[in-house]
Amino acid sequence: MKQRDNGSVKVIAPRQQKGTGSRAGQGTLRLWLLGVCGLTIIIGCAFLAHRAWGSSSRSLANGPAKVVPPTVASAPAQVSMLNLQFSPVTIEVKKGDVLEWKNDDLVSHTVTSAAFDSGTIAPGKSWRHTFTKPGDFSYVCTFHPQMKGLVIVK
Ligand SMILES: [Cu+2]
Repeated sequence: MKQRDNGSVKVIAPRQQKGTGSRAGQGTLRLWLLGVCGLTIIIGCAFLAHRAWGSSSRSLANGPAKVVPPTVASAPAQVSMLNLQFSPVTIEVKKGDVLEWKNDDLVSHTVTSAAFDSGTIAPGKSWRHTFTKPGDFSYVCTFHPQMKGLVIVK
């Protein structure tokens, strides 16, 4: 399309000055050249920006990759406290595991047994305990004695 337009401009051209055509033709050609130049600059910038972004993101990805340790392994098993219930009610862990109780309720709770006692856990707070001995540990919330749970340590 563009080449054909250019061709038609050239066809008109010989009547007036060399090659560039009438004033109207010159104007159109200038606009057209301006458009092409603008487009070239925009595409060029986009291309350079893309390359720069690509290389910088690549170097960013390469940089910290050497140092970042796996964080998933350290996340403890979790028991939620919600609607005056422990969830799950019964949970099984391995000897040496850390268990975390998270108070997702609007009131305070405790995690209390003969072997451990969290004290008051305010709403939004959590408490962790490491189980070093195998056995079954039943526990309650001292504020709500109907709230019961069981930890089985293998
Ligand atoms: Cu409670």
